[in-house]
Amino acid sequence: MTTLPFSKYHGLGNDFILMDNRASEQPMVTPEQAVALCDRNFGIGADGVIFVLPATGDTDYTMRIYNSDGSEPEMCGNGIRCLAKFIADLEEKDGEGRSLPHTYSIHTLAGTIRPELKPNGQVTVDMGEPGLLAKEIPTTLAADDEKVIDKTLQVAGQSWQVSCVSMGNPHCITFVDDVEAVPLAEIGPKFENHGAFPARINTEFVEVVKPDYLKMKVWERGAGSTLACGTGACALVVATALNDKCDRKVTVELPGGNLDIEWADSNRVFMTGPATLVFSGDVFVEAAGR
Ligand code: ZDP
Repeated sequence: MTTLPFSKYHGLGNDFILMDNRASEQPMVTPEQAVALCDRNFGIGADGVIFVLPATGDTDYTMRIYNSDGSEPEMCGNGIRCLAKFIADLEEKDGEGRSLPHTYSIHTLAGTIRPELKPNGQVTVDMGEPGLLAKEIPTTLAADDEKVIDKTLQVAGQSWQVSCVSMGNPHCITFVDDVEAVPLAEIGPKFENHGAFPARINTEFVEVVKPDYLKMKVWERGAGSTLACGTGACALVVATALNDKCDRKVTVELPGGNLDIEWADSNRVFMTGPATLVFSGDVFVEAAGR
């Protein structure tokens, strides 16, 4: 049994265990241990575990993340806001605090992502360019080099019109009249594990309230129903704009609060929202495989 220090952060209720992994190239817990740590009764409780690893190439740090089911996504929007705050807190403790605003460049499995800490406590993240081609999602809903916009998908005996966007990780977006009426726990897993999505999928159910205000609910790959999804909010604004249903600068209402998303003319997507430290402590980690 080992004892590991951690900090718990959340971005709009999408909560993560952050670990200072700057001393080694490999995550300090296994995917199995991450599952146990995320358990809300037997562990700390979280939607995922995020590690700050040493720099890769010319970035400042590397981020890796395990979902609460132990799978490893390429990117995590709310998570990278939390990671930026966590890094600032670690640097502060090391006597190397930065003046704000400050931008970090973070290596992820989805490329280099740049979160900027603002003086007002918000974090704006340059999330990079969306991937629109079927092979980038990946999905079989269109030919490899085609966009996946307004395609028909059969789920739970119903036809759904869906659009797909990659923000490094895969998202399927569908429009509904009332997000509150979506039976998320029942249909979410059927989207997630649908045969059209070989890497599984995150699914966003979107209600267009106004062209600059969208309301969403999400069923996340590997984490289920969560209160917010940063990559999902970015993906759904891109998908909604491509369906001519919204502007390119939009407020997205998630169950845990609001994010501001802008799909800039440069084709890059910018996400602004909060990241909050909840508590720090030491956790006992059982040996892997138990
Ligand atoms: O792609 C996946 O497997 C997601 N579950 C990763 C987590 C996404 C997240 N909710 C976000 O904010 O982008 C953390």
